[in-house]
Amino acid sequence: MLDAFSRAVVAADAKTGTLSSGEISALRSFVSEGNKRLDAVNAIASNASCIVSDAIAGMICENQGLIQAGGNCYPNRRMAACLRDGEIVLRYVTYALLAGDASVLDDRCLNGLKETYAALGVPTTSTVRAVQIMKASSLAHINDTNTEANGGKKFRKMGAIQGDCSALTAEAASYFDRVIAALS
Ligand SMILES: CCC1=C(C)/C(=C/C2=NC(=C\c3[nH]c(/C=C4\NC(=O)[C@H](C)[C@H]4CC)c(C)c3CCC(=O)O)/C(CCC(=O)O)=C2C)NC1=O
Repeated sequence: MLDAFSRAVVAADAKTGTLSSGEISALRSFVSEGNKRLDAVNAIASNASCIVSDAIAGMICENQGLIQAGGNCYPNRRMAACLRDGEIVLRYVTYALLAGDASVLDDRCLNGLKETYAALGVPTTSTVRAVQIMKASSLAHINDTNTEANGGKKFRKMGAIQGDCSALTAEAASYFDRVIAALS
């Protein structure tokens, strides 16, 4: 498992070179923007159960066959496995966002998942839909752009200091896209 620092070291070692000034300045901004990153991780982690249950409920709402006999969220044992998988995926996305590197997500969560799902008959399009909803919801929490209309009684603003989160948002989005690509 790598993070932004060990990734830079591995890349330099592969070239048998020292860290370039470009690599050093990228790491400098990783440090100086660190609090923002922690806020973004916290925005997802502290709303995880809400993000996951909303995504799985949305996925089922759009495809109710999933909870009927023969559907992959039927019976409750499978429903529970699906909710658990949503939590697992979201948790690994937060690890990747914290580390600034996708390797933990790739190696410990996504490696072999497509094959496992194929063997178990877990439908890809539905899983992808749930990940898309988790992505939209997580990015809204990072940017505090979630609305009462969508949040209902559980509406919660993180209230972080407003600033430019575009790079972190794009990075977080890329980890969700990575999950989708690995399953598709
Ligand atoms: C650390 C990383 C890690 C991952 C990612 C993981 C996933 C994972 N999900 C599984 C099952 C499952 N996953 C689902 C998920 C779903 N069904 C649906 O219809 C939805 C589309 C979807 C939820 C979004 C279901 C229903 C099962 C049980 C399938 C079965 O037993 O028939 C299984 C088989 C073993 C088990 O049931 O526990 C694994 C290994 N396990 C891990 O240790």
